[in-house]
Amino acid sequence: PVPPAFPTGFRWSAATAAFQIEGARGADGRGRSIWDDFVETPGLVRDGSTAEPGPDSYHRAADDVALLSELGVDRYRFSISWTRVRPGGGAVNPAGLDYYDRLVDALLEAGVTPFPTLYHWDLPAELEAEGGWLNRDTVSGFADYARSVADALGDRVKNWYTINEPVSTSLQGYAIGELAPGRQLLFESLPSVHHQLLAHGTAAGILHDHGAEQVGIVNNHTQVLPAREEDGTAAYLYDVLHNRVFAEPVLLGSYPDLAALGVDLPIRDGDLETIRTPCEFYGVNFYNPTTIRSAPQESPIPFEQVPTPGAAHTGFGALWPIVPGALTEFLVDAKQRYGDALPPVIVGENGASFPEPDHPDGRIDDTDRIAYLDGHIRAVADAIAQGVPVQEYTVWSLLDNFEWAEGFTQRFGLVHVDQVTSARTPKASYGWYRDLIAQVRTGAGQ
Ligand code: GCO
Repeated sequence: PVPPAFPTGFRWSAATAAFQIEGARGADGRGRSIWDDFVETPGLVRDGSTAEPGPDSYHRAADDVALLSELGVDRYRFSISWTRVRPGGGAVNPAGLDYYDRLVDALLEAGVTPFPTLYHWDLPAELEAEGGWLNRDTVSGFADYARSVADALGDRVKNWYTINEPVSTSLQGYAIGELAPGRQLLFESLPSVHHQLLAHGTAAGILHDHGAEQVGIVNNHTQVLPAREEDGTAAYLYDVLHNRVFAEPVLLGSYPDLAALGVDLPIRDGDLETIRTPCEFYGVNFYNPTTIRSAPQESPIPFEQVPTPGAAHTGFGALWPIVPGALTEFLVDAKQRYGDALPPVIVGENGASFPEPDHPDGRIDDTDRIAYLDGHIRAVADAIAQGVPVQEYTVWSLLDNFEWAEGFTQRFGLVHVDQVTSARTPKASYGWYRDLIAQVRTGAGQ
């Protein structure tokens, strides 16, 4: 089928994150992060894997750059490891910074624009011992880290993501403990929302002072659907907690009303102005819609997630339904809700895992992934046609990698990775994405 049309200048990207691809946890003075503690605690990661060796990109970055160059993407979204740059949250470790310095040069040389994320979940373990994102001091530690990265790379790197998916850190990391730091504080986790958003705004100011041209947060968003008519209130509360609590301080400078949740955030004078620091884009990670129904009365949280009726699902299971149109609807709703307060949107992640062999005996013909990506790329084109200013689309992920608590059991890559030998083998979806980018660029879309 003919690829959809996109405005001239629309950008195509692929993404990874430091802890998920780098391996080499002990190399060159890297410090420990909350994810080192998580993977070393028996029983927390499904297959017991520790993110090593995995893609081992710390030693194989040249392979990744070659794959990106051949793919023809405009930009590479990768993340920088706070614990390599400032082990323990302390002094700068030049050897750790050098890795990113070399990666940036290699990308530029290959004609791929580096688009790093400062924080993709790898908080220094020492800062977690002081309360982590529940502690306001973590924001100043993050500012020091942002400054050292901008000092080292800001001459060449002009585009930055600040914080990745604070919703996952707050709700899965601090509220229910599925992700690091594995705490189960329920609604008492919510100060971590405010501190991460404050870290975003603070870093945005620092990056702009260092000559950044494009800075933004990247939030995970979902379209929330009530399971039944009587689930409207539960769905509303879920939408507030998953979407609006993260979007509105950044876009509007105010939090939605949290009274119904009995929550008070540790906001000080000036914080909301910092969080609302004008940014050049708003990052949206999108995987699926979420169907919600009210939880039984005795439940400590007022909602629960259920499968979306009638939808096929990805390898992640019934709670990862495949509904591309939900992305269009989310984007159109956001434009309606926020109007001119919504800057250009960058889709910072979109992709899917499907069951695939660890050791294939030929090329992986991942037609399910191609269909998923094709559907969502068309959904973005539809949103643009309806007036949403989307500028860029990013596939999660370039490589099969360490999928957090799921270990190596979920493969999201355009490129298959043997997690023992680190060998990289492009899947059919890699060639498909390469051809799509080329066709859209030459105007073959319609
Ligand atoms: C993120 C991510 C990625 C995941 C992806 C698939 O930014 O949320 O969690 O790191 O690998 O979303 O779950």
